Amino acid sequence: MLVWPHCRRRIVHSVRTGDVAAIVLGTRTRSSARARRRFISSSTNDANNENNGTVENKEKPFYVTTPIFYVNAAPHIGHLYSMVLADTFKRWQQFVGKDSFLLTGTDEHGMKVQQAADKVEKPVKQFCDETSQLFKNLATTANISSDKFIRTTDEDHQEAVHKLWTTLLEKGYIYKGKHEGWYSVSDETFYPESQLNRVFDQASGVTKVYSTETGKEVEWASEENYFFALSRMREPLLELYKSRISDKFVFPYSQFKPIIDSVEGGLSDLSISRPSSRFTWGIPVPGDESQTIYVWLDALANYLSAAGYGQLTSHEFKKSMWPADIHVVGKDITRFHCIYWPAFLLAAELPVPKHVVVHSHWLMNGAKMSKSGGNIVDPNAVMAIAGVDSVRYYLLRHNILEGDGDFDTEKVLERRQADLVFKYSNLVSRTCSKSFSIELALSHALKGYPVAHTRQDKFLAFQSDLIAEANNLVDNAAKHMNNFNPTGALSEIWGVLKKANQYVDYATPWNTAPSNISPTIFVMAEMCRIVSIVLQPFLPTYSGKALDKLSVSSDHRSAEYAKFEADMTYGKDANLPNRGHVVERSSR
Ligand code: ME8
Repeated sequence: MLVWPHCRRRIVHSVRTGDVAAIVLGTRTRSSARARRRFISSSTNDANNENNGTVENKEKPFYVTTPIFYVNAAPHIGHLYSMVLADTFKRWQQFVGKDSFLLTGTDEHGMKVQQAADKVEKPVKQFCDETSQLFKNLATTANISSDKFIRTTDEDHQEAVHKLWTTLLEKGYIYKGKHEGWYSVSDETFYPESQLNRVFDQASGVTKVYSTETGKEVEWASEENYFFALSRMREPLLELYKSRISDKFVFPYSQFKPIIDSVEGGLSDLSISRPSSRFTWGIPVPGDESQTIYVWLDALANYLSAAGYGQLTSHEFKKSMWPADIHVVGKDITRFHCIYWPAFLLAAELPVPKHVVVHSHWLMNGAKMSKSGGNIVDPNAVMAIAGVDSVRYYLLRHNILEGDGDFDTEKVLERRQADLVFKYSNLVSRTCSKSFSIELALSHALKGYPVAHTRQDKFLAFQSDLIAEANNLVDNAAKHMNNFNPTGALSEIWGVLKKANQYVDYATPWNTAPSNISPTIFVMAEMCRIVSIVLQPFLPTYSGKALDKLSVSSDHRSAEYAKFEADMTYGKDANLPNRGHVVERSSR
């Protein structure tokens, strides 16, 4: 008798003849209430749902954020990537049973936005409303399960910024002084001499000055500003970095190291306001309308606003979802998130985020895709051609945490065909073929219906390996997700899919007598079910379609059901003809 080690039910099998003699029902215990709590909806899309992010007497939700995007131009693939990555982190946490919260939104103040509105001759607020809506629409289309879409022009955000300012002032970290330096309007930041590059322009006879980091032109600015005493934060920051290196405060380490080096090299105080005479499109300094708050202090505070900082008492805020568990950011804004942001928080005596996950850039034809560079891919156009989850798959299948990646729409379609259509959708379609019956296979398994079935030991060993891999899938994927690596998790999933397809080729169920077919169909159905459950955080639509097709009940889709025989209640109508494919074949 061969007992499948991972199963409570057993297939009784004669070693001598290699026959699977019967499928015997074992006992099963399950907390369906827990499972229900952990259910992740396949079609969650709450981009329009608002929530003030506070939690009463509950475990703090896992709080994930994207950068808030400038509204100076329409979104591109780079923005979508940050959203998809953050969404996958959030959905994964939900999947493993944690309450989670995802914040995205738009950064609307500052010179850059004011100038963009002026250029198209629109009132700046109207311009912001229109472009912000494009980002909101993108989140909706891409199935980003955001719980709040914040805008820095929101009133409650302004209150949070004022509160942060006042706190820093009261604690003695803000002072007024004169500021002179090289300022980039495009980057909304001053650059030190060491980060500048001078280029003589023959035609005009003028020497222009550029930031070496971003290549953007800078201009000399001299003005009265408020300053944040960043230089005083060097030691606390280094202490923080040291204590949190192994906790991956900044991930990957290749992004953390330059930050540590930079802070070790010393910090200058930071100008955190601009004269309102120069621009007014921002939040005024509390008590001094002649100054407007620097856009980065305003923007970074969005993460606090969404957790209720401006609205709650300090006591209440301590019970809020703050601190953020993961800030997802691009490598262009690490300085702001890994130096300025923790410095503001430490100075205000607020907890710092747990992780800043930094990704590299999507390139187009070798150059960073950027609004100002004009070399962008429109995410809506690609999603319209390939489908939302095919684009999500392409983005997540490429690990660009360590290095830049070239975006190629043709490759999105190639991956879709090779991995999603041929390996995933085909497996589900074959299993749901009208020639088979999953429902019958399950009922045979449940009733211990004897199935005379000749199989080689080699085949049965292959089958056991496949089942073992499927049973380990959540744990194996979790190892990667704990390392912020959806690419690795997807590789694990596709490893099981590859083996499941080999299993079908090996088993040739279409050449097997219907009376002998149940054990094979049962294993195939279980592979489709388990893989689809684990795929939910990554590809919510395709996996949802597959689970619907298999008639898996909506409260049997959480991580604990991703085990062989963990659900024996599905399969009804799964083999009716013409129920469509999980991923339709592309016409291109
Ligand atoms: O910096 N590849 O906004 P932003 C990958 N408002 N990701 C990219 C990308 C690319 N080519 N281009 C942009 C800002 N991104 C500030 C943020 S947060 C408090 C304030 C993504 O509209 C990436 O996440 O310029 C990058 O950090 C962000 O968009 C910059 O967006």
